[in-house]
Amino acid sequence: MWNPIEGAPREELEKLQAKRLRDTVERVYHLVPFYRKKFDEIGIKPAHIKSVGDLKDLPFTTKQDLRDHYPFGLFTVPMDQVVRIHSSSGTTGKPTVVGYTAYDMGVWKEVMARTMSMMNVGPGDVVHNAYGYGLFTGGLGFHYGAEEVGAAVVPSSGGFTKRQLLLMKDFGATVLCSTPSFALHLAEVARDEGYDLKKDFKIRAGFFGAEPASEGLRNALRDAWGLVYIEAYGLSEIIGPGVASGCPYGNLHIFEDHFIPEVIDTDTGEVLPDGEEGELVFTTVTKQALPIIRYRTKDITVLHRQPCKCGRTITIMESVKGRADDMLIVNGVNVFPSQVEHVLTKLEGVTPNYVIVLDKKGVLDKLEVWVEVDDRTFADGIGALESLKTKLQQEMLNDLYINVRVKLVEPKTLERSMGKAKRIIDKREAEGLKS
Ligand code: DLL
Repeated sequence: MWNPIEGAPREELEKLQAKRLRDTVERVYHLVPFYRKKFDEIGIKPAHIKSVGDLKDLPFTTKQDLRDHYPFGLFTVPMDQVVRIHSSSGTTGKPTVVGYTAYDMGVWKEVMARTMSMMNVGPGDVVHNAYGYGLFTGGLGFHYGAEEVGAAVVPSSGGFTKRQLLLMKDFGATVLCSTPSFALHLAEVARDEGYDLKKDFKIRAGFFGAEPASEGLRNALRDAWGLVYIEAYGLSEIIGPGVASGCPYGNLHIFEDHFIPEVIDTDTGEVLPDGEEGELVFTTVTKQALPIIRYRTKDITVLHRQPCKCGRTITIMESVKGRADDMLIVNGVNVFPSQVEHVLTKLEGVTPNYVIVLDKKGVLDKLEVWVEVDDRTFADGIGALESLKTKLQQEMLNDLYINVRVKLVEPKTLERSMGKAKRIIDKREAEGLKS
């Protein structure tokens, strides 16, 4: 363990969280007019907040609040103390902007070092970092983490797939950091280029995150590269990657001495008990430039508080099922893209490359899944394809309770992404048809 706090008794951890939470609440109340106004409106003074249990009395913060105070309106420090600015792409409207002091950069390095040490990454390791560098937090977050543990970092960023493979082989990369979809793309291109993935590469661990990945996709990556799959979770508003990290036992541990998690009912805002599914909310308790109170992530998950075989006592979150705003409602039935992916990857003959196309036929929603078959099934001809298609449609109906039209497409015809994969085409939206 990089930091023994990860395995500390819960009382010790909660004492530390409570102290840090009180400091953070004081800080935002006195330094950010937005928080002071919100607290005053509901009659809360910093002195009311004594323990982690009191968190539930504080108001939520949303992405819209960050946008409304674009760019630096929620910062608690003058700009001469800000040493880094990142921002999320934001497909609509203004981007969300986040800032870090030198102290915040130290926290970020520390949580990323904790992530890397889940697989004892350190001196002698060559970390091939294919997360995008730039305003996106993935590239630089992993870069600092790998440096902090003393590994050699190859800052390759996204794109240039063939060159990346050359570097991975020639530099002897032992660790791969990328989105799961890009890691799959790397494996595909490597095979096409005639590499023997297990012989030519020495990747022992992969740190994959920034988007959901089904067990099927994870297994495809384990099989292709022969690596241990470590999940990375985070979001720019909280710090970037480094909010939670998977351990070798497959549990995703939240670094809750810095980021206190809650799960709430998306509609009522009520805090849900451990074990129940809802929206993940975080309060940062050590951030200086942009502390954030009860930030609604829109990520849907479940929390568990029990010690893990790896020795950690910090809270475990289940892998994110999807985002509240990515949930598709198809003729009244709720479906997450990850559930579709799960069904696809259960069957032989298909690859985890797919897109979901939503359309409307009359008043009814129509959901179509385009999925690439593998080379073998494609070569097997029309009979095999027809039976695979029928099987897939049946499985979708059994698992998701909706009629899905499956369209099998040739291998390597769907667009590949160099970062986060785009899985949904919503034609209802484009034509103003969305209900
Ligand atoms: O994606 C930070 C990151 C970079 C995490 C690299 C892990 C690895 P944002 O661009 O702000 O930050 O996007 C945050 O991505 O709210 C989730 O919806 C999604 N996300 C991140 N990690 C996972 C994951 C980075 N492991 C948003 N599983 C989050 C599923 C994830 N979704």
